[in-house]
Amino acid sequence: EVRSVQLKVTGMTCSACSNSVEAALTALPGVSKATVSLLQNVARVVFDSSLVTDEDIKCAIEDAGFDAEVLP
Ligand code: 9UX
Repeated sequence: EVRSVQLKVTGMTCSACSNSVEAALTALPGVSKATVSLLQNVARVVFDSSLVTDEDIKCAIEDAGFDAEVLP
């Protein structure tokens, strides 16, 4: 099933930060689209829930060096 999720991302201070988060998310199997707003501190991710979970997405952002929380 294709789903989308938004996460609050903290710790990004420049556009290279948000680009690296976008790259980390896009590299995840099952992620078809990832956009990150540096100004809004939000990542929007479209993904196939049979391949990747919200938690995997959150962990990928944290592995890239930032904090993330799934938004309701
Ligand atoms: Mo530029 Mo963003 O050094 O950490 S990549 S501030």
